[in-house]
Amino acid sequence: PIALTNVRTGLGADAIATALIENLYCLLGKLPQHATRNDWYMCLAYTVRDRMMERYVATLASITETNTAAKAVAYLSAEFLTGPHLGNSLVNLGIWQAVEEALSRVGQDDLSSLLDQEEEPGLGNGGLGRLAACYMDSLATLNVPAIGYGIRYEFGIFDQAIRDGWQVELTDKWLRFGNPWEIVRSEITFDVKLGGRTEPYYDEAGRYRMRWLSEKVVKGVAYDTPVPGYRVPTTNLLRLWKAEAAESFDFEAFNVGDYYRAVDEKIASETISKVLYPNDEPEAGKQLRLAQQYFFVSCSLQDMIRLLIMRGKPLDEFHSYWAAQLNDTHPSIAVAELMRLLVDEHAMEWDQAWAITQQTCGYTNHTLLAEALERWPLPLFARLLPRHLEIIYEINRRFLNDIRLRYPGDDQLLQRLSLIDEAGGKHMRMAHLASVGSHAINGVAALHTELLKQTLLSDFHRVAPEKFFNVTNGVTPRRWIALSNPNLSALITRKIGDRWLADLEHELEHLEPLAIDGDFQKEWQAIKADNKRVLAGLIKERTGIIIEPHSLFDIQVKRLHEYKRQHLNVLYLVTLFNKLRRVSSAAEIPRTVIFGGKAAPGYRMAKLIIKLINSVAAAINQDPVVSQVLKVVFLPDFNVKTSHHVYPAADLSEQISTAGKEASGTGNMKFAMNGALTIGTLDGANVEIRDAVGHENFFLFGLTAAEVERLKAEAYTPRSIYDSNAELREAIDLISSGFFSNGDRGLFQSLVESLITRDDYMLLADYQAYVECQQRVSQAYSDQNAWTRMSILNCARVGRFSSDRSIREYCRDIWNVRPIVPDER
Ligand code: 26M
Repeated sequence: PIALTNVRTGLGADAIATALIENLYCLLGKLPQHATRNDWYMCLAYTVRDRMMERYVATLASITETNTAAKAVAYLSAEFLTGPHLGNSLVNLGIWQAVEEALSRVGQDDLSSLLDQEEEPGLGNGGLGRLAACYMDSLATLNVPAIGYGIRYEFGIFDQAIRDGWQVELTDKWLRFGNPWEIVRSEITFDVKLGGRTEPYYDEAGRYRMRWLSEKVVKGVAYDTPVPGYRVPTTNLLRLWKAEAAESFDFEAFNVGDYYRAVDEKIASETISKVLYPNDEPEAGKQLRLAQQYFFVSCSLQDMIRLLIMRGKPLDEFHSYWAAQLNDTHPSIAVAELMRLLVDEHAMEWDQAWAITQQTCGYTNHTLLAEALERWPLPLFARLLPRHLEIIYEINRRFLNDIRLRYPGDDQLLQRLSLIDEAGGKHMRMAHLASVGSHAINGVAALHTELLKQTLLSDFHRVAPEKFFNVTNGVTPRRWIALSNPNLSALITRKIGDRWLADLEHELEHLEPLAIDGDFQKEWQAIKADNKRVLAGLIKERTGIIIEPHSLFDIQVKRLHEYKRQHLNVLYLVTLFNKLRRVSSAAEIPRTVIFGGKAAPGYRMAKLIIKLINSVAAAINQDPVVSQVLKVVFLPDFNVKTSHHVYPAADLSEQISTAGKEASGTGNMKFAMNGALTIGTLDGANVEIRDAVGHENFFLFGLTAAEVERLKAEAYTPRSIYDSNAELREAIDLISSGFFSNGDRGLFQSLVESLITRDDYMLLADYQAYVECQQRVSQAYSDQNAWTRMSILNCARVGRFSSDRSIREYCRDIWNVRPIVPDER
């Protein structure tokens, strides 16, 4: 090991203070008196990164060195929604106080303003991308060697602004001021072919083989970001690929004299990693998206092979050294690409390559929604990946042959299982490719896994039940408690010691006896009140709306989706508005209802729901009587950074999706960990959260998933509910009347129409139960001591929703990997 000087590694305030000044000078070329806030942020970030390098290098060595025999995890994901790195690194390295002290010695005593300076990498849409980031944190914390492989998007998820109540999308220029957390590995690059055709040939041994004569080649360059575990020796990495024009590209030979066309080609290559797509746009597949997926998967698998060879291991042991997890179907082309690399590029026999591929890959499903299933039109697929199409045909032929032998005469079964959907224009079914090519398939919550087995993948469950697992999602308590709720963390540590952050499942429950301790309740309430004041300040700053910190903070933050039913929440608000205008509002518990979340740019109904929320909010907030007891806020640009202030301030967490539609949810866990009570349906992980916290500490309402299905099958008629429920009709009619839209009766017509005529997500069926449940919430909140007891119990009992528990289950059930004990390095 290199003897690094103390200024690069020292964890004390002295060493850090010296390092800050030195980095400011050497890396940014500034003296303290001329440094801007961003300069201080940058030199602090470099100073912190320096302190991760020794562990990062050692961990990487455990994946590359010949004599170590550990299996590593490759988490393949098109999204990693890490959020800002600085604060999280300080928590995990245990240097928060030392850094505060060092900063004050160099005349900077506002760490929080430097934390605020960081542009968060928004390289994900929502739940799926954030889950990948939580899992990276837990893998490192559990000392499991892992690489997160993905795409280094130049533009992440758009920034959201609200103008006149509508969502406006702004480009996310997160790299504008540079990214101090990444290290470009210019030497780690791979060529990725695209398009063209295939051709058979005979190799030197006289074997019949195929080669791929591509139309073009792009180059992937690795950018590494260290991922430090929580106070452990392991520092893993995120390896994100940036697309560049291939060096092998011969400008002159390709386009003689046409310099500008050659530059155009270069730009086209770089487009591949340019922008993150919404994963939830109800719209047909785009070629660039498939190119993105193939691009990062190919680079990643080539890198995994390179690392295996570096370790001196033979290719036929690939699966003994790598567990590759497919985060949804976005990386599912890995199944065909690994086959191509093994068979075409490394001359392996098909059967052996197939065994390796299946043993290596695991597939996590994150949604049952039919419109969300990835299907590529065959012509598009063939144009971009002609060799993979052949390989997939061969996988399919062998798979269906096997099924035919086991289930003779069942042609329907063959059609349903086929990797190719033959109905109405042929399509590639990516979930089928992932399922056939993996040894393990998992859902993300108990209910979701059951539904997966009964519906979407029922035929796969029938033919290969041993492949199915449940791994209920989890979230990292380091970011979601320690970093975002420091005062609560300090209180918990004072009462139960400091082991809980590394062992939430077993330690957090020691809080339980304190739930009835009057003094503890007071402290708990004081911290919640503080957090609510902070959020109130942020809301005033961002929206100008002044909210009452003593009111019940009722919060729904998540992507906008009809199935998530933000508009059910709105129907309740309009109902309350009508009621409060009629009778004296004095008896009502004061509430502040807060919404946040982005809509996919092409999802019209989701955008209209944002407009509706803002329109209803405006009417309520300006009503002199109603606004005494009710305020409604749409907090713009909900992202990881903002969310740090949101979960800790919540009294009530809205988890009100149509039962059976939300695969798991993870916000539900973040809220509960921070002492919010949940109002929710029996959907996703809500079911397990309710069981964990106790049914009496959870506000349940609504149809079950089975009831939803039954009602749908029996011809559900939302209009009859509208006709028979006067309060509901009054609410809907007020929206139709133009009351919230300056008399424009047309504005919300499509929304109202869809509710009354189709109501795909059963809002009307659950409306009355929801309204009544909210009344129980208000009653419960009026007894502050009882509420606080429930709040403490919610926190104390959700230790199982730590992503550490989830990752332990993946390691045991799916990956068969073990932690590296520190001594082994
Ligand atoms: C696509 C088109 C139209 C409507 C919806 C979609 C769509 C919905 C969900 C596309 C993809 C979707 O899933 C991706 C995703 O982010 N799923 C989320 O994954 C989280 C982590 O497992 C879960 O907690 C969420 O419940 C799940 O929605």
